[in-house]
Amino acid sequence: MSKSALITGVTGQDGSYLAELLLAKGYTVHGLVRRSSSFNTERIDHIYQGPQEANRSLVLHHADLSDGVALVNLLRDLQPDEVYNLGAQSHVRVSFDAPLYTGDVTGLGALRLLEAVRASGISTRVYQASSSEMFGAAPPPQNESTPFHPRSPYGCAKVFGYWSTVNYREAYGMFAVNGILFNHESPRRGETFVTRKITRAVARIQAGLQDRLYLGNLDAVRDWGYAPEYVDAMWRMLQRDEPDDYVVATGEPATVRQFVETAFAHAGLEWAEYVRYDPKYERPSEVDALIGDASKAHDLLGWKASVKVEELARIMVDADIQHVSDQLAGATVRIDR
Ligand code: NAP
Ligand code: F7E
Repeated sequence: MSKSALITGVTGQDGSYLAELLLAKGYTVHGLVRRSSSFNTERIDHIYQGPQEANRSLVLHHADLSDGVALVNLLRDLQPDEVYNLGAQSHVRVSFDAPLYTGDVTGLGALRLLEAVRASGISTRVYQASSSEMFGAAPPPQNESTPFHPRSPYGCAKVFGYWSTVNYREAYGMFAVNGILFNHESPRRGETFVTRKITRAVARIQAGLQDRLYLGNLDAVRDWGYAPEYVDAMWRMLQRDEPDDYVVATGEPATVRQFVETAFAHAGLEWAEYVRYDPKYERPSEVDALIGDASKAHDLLGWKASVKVEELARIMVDADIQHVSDQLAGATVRIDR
């Protein structure tokens, strides 16, 4: 019998890569999709299987992390072997504008899912997408023992999700794990996160479609990895004999300024000619430096990042240049751009 998994956030960056990974392993993948007035499945269109297809291995279901009853019904009906909770309002800056909504979906949503697993009486392994944003102001390097000091409503909501996951493990013996993932990016990264904002601007500037890139704090330090490698770490956590929590990171720091320099240089552009400061992109409280220590994931999961920040920037710039070129040629844009 092949395994089955439910992914919340299947339409997001990580959800799309995880769905590909699990399908390649022979899983039946169920994806939770929230209702939108426009199509929101672009990242998974290339693996989409229509309702009329026989023996589907990817099945999409409408539900929402704010609707606990829908989650119970879905879990009771599907009884998946594994649940990956990747759904979230995941933008840190936006979480200052919509703090209650972020708390509801990103924080309480995790608890609703755990409680739905318990209420439906099924035996399933649960992955919670925890985040390095929980460390916030705690000085680097950060590992599984570093105390949390979140600096945004998003970070606070993720801390709630983290401890809810630990609590359901301790209280009910649930196989529930936290992956504490540091920033990870790809050509499928949302266009308003800083890496993709930069690489998309590089491609558009090179094509003559844009002449300025407005950014906020260039001094922030992040530990940027490659998303397809990070979803593999998620899967590995759920294959262990015992549930536990793991940091997933490259261990290599870079400033936003360094990412800008690498991305522009790769396209043969001088960044200082195009980049301008706009305080609009500053946060009320910033996370200055996140650098992960993923020794535990390396030792126990056999996981290690191979793509580091400079290669990541080049992968993303190349993909965005191809994307712009396809758009200008009127071609259908491929998802693996
Ligand atoms: P993402 O691209 O922003 O995807 C978020 C997903 O959540 C999307 O599928 C989105 O649906 C869905 N979603 C939003 N609100 C929802 C709701 N009310 N009900 C159900 N689904 C909802 O995020 P990502 O980068 O793939 O990250 C995946 C998870 O890992 C998130 O929980 C994020 O917070 C966490 N995380 C990310 C990173 C990172 O660097 N990428 C690091 C640590 C942790 P739509 O497509 O309709 O918007
Ligand atoms: O910002 C600075 C900004 O929005 C990175 C999410 O996936 O990773 C992500 O959160 C840094 C910050 O990601 C702009 O101030 C400068 O210091 O790309 P970001 P994030 O806030 O680190 C964590 C691990 C998650 O869990 C989150 O879900 O870049 N920055 N100028 C800017 N950031 C943005 N977005 N836009 C700018 O113009």
